[in-house]
Amino acid sequence: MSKSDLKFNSKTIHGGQQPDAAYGAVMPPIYQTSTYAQSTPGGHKGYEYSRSANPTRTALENALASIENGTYGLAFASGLSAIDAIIKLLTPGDEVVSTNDLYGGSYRLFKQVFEKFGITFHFMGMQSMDAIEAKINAKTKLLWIETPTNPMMNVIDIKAVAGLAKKHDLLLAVDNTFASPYLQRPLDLGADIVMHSATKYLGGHSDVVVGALVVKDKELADKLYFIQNASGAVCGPMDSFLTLRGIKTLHVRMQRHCENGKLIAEYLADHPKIGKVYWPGFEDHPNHQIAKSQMDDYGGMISFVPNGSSYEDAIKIVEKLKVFTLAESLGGVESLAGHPASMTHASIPKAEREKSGVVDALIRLSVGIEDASDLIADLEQAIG
Ligand code: P1T
Repeated sequence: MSKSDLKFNSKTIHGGQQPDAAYGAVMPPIYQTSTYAQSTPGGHKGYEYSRSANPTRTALENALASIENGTYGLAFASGLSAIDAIIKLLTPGDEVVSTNDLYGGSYRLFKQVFEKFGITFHFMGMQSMDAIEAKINAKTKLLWIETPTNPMMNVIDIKAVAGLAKKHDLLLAVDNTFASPYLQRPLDLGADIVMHSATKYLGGHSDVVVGALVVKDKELADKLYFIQNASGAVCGPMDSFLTLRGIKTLHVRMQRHCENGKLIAEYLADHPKIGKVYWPGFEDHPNHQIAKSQMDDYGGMISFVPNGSSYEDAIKIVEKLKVFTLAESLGGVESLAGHPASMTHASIPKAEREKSGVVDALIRLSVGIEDASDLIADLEQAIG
């Protein structure tokens, strides 16, 4: 049986992995080296300088390619540096159509770094394929989606957007951070590039900042590798090791994230002091049918607005939480709470973020894998 035939829960452990050639180490050693001895110029054993390649990073990149059903994986110093490499495929004058509900740092990179190099970004809701198609013109080169979106939990139909990308000969990149490949595999649905902030569910333990890209096409992989090596934002050996270790338990962690997420979403939806709750598992979530068809479960990310709907109402709750930690980030074993308007999405102008629903009272939860009853008791005391 070939390792590429394994089921997902086995691929997280074995995908792209083999014992280390030197002593059979089951986990790859942390090759903490910048350079490699050469017998004659160019005479090396496959590695010459660790910006270009490092064996521990290769082990991670092979695992990434395997769990996303891709062929080539690339590991970066952060999620944003992985996105940066994608945008560097473009040239001045090119245009990108992007979801308007996305991580604030992605928006900031697009608007404040790349627009000044002559790339134009159009931000829009991505539920209507007709509306997306109306934005596409001869200069459009890339469609950028996050699904589920950060933080409004909208779900975008990857297959339908991939159809548009093929029709107009555009690249489709999908930020799969919120779902993880346990829940959805965008390359199988027609995306060209899948991107991760591996800082989140892939790493899973809030101990690294890492980014990832996975593609199927060799020519695209070569272009991205060229940019990665030329720009240099690579994942270091220690972080590669930790992320690989995290991936090995992705499936068991995700199962619990999903179970706890459902319990907490339902608890919040029934709470008399809570208004709107955003979680794609609800049957009345506007994109529930798409979520049901392209995801295997609904995940542990939830956003909600307390009654009263003011900035102060939200702050009072997040300050009182004790088991949930008020912090940026998500996807780790521990539960985190965030206030997008002042934290993760503060770099999006208020008028712009409110268009996609990121109001001042919005609270975002990354539900961890603790005992759900402790998490619910914590929310109960904080909401009051
Ligand atoms: O933080 P970094 O590894 O560079 O990844 C950026 C990033 C990209 N895409 C999505 C969907 C993300 O959520 C992030 C990072 N997000 C947070 C830090 C956060 O708390 O939302």
